[in-house]
Amino acid sequence: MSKQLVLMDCDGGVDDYLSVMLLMTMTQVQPIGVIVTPADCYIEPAVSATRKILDLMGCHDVPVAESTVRGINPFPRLYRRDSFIVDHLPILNENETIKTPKVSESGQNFMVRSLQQAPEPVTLLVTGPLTTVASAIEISPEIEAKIKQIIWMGGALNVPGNVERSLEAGQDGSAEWNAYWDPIAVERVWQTNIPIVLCSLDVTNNVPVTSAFVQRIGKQRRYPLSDLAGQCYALVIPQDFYFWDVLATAYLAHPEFYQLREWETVIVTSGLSQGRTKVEPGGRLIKAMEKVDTERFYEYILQQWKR
Ligand SMILES: [Ca+2]
Repeated sequence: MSKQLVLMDCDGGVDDYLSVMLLMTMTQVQPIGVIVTPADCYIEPAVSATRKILDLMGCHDVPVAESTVRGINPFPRLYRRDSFIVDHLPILNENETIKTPKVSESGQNFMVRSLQQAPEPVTLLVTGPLTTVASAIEISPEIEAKIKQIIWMGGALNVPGNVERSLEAGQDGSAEWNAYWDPIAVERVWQTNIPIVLCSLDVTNNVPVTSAFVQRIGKQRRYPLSDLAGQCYALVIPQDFYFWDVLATAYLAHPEFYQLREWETVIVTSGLSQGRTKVEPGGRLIKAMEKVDTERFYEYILQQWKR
């Protein structure tokens, strides 16, 4: 059986690095590139850290591209600074130079070219805002036919969002951050006919990063990937942290862990609810992860990072 082609578009947060780490361990997929969108990060350390992680895993043939799109509502600096910390972790700095190539074209142009050149439709795994995808579709609308599906960590359907009112003055708390960064881009992607599978807060709220989990990964820290993952989770454990991006990523290898459900949805693009992914009859049909077998998920990632 041929492997599923996957193009990843992440945004340089802690769980984006861990998602790259999980994706590269999967035997079921063939990653054709990793794009970093400048959202939940500062872009230079985020691109650097992503390339160093690919080096650590011996995946030097997977190119990394830097998207140059811009969002509307920036992520908080407190989140974005994690990109500097991860880029400076000792385990990622044993070598003088980085082997994994950074392509010279922008991430959005790289997405267009990769899809045009792919021998078959490609799955897009998007663990940040949809701006790079929307931009690529604007550049070259015919690539829509080369996108098999979009797995997107984003949105909040029947639960509150995670854009806190205290941080973002005037917002009503209904938006999820990846959608809030650029609601216009979400709506643009919603206008296509590409199958969309959402890993929204509805499901991720049930899969927290717990001290018990971090201690489990600590017990296997003699494996470099577990050591790195444990350090990353220790960095974010003071926040209310969930397996957002990693949960979306694991779906590629083990869809049977998940139950999906269809919803009709619209995107709110302005005002106090901007970025809300709202369930509304007659709206755009998507599938969303409804439930996940949490224990099998935890076991799976612990197993994959035992290397
Ligand atoms: Ca992310």
